[in-house]
Amino acid sequence: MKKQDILENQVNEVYLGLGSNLGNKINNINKALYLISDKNTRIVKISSYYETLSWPKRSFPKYINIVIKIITNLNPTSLFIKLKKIEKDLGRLKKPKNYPRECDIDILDFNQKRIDLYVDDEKLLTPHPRMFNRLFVLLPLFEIAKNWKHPISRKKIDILIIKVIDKDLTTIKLI
Ligand code: PH2
Ligand code: MG
Ligand code: MG
Repeated sequence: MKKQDILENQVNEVYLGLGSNLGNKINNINKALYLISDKNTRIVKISSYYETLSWPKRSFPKYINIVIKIITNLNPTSLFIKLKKIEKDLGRLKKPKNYPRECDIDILDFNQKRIDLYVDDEKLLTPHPRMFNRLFVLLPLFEIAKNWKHPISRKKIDILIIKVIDKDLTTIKLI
C-alpha cells in the first residue's frame, strides 16, 4: 500500500466550531450539520446551541455557536476544502474579517496535531490559533469533551475556561 493510501484510510478525530450570525441562524447551522455528514465523515457529538455576543464588535448581530466532534477519513486539506464549500453553499461570500456571515466552520483540533499549511490562498492552522481564549468555543467544547487538552500547551479545557470566564461569561446564553 502506498503511504498516501494509508493516510487516507486513517480515521481522524476532529473538533469543529460552527457559527452563524446572519439569516436564519439555527437553520444555517442545521443545514451545515446535514452537509457535513457523508460517507467519509460521521458526526459523533453535538453540543447545545449557544447564543453569543459577536466578538469583537458587540454591535453586530448575535451568533449561534456550537461545537461538534466528527470522525473522518479525509486528510486536513480535503476536509478544509469540503468545509469551505459548505460555507459557500450556505450563502457565505468573501467578507471582511469578522463580518456577519451565514455560516462559519472552523477546524479547532485535528487529531491533536499541529497543522500549518496553505490551501490555495487560505491558511489552515490547528489547533485554531484564536479560538481557545473564546468562551463561545470553549464552553460548547467542554460540554462534549470534558477531558480535552490543548494539543500544544497540554492545558485542560476547564483550566482554559477558568482563565477567560471573568471577562466573557455574561456574553453566553444556552438556548
Ligand atoms: N466568529 C468570528 C468573529 N466573531 N463571535 C462570536 N460570538 N462567535 C463566532 O463564532 C465568531 C465571533 C469569526 O469567525
Ligand atoms: Mg470563525
Ligand atoms: Mg472561519
